Amino acid sequence: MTASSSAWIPAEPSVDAIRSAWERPLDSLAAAEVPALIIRQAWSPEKCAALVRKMVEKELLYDPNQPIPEKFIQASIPEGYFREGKSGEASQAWDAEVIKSRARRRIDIGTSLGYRGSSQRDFFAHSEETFATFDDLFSDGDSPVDVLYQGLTDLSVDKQAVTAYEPDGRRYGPAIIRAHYGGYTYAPHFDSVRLREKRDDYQVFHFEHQFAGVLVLQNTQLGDQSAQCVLHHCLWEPEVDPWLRKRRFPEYAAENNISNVEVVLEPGDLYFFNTRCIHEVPGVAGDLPRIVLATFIGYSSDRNEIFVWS
Ligand SMILES: O=C(O)CCC(=O)C(=O)O
Ligand SMILES: [Fe+2]
Repeated sequence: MTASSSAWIPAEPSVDAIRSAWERPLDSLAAAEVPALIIRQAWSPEKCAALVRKMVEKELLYDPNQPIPEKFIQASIPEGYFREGKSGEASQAWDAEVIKSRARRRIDIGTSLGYRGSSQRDFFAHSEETFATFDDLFSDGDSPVDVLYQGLTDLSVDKQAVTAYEPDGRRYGPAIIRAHYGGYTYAPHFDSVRLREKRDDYQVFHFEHQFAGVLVLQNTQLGDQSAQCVLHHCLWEPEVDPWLRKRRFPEYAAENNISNVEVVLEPGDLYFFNTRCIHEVPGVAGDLPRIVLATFIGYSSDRNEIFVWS
């Protein structure tokens, strides 16, 4: 490691700068020696804005200034929702009242393993639909999904980022676009197909580490506040669970002197972080939804391929 490991601050703003600070950036991210790797302006803000307009035109998202079409009310994902393993039951990740609230809506364009993974047949069929949707959205050949995969490949030094697949060729969703309306909040949590969702019937289960790669397409603004991710210097362990479930992680963090960093991003910025680190995105109920292109990433230092899914 290098001298930069003394402070827990993100590495940025470019692949070259990150690679001169950290010899093997993804190994450092896996060890949580660095909280995040940020590639600033990986895609241009103009392209981000044009993509958002296109998604509204194609009725994949709704314009918050217009009445909400019924189909989006049906399709929205309640805050805090995830399913564990094969049960098909929605787990109560946090407060039931918040889950019932429909004002904070999330619209997904893409296939979520967390949401659909309890049926492999449905999940992989849905993934193929997502490939078709994305081919249509990015028919001009300029895709932020490619930008994300290329950034990850470059940061890996000697590996290749590929869409996750099963031995028989079935493909996972390549990425997901998520629009968060009305101050939708991710309370402190971690993500892991291995440690949390326990999906041992999927290939992505077998990677040692899980990261997220997120490219911001649009932010939400209320006064001088915008919605940004906060990463806590705390890798999940079972003892943290009760605090997460009771929504009392801030107390645990204070008692254990756990520091955190806010990752402040503009449209076009791309960041990668270790999803075993407790993280949150406090909602900001601005006029516009916060919209991101999001992925999960399976990484093992002894494997040549890096699996990307959503
Ligand atoms: O939107 C982000 O920046 C991260 C969201 C997140 O934590 C998640 O999707 O699990
Ligand atoms: Fe997360």
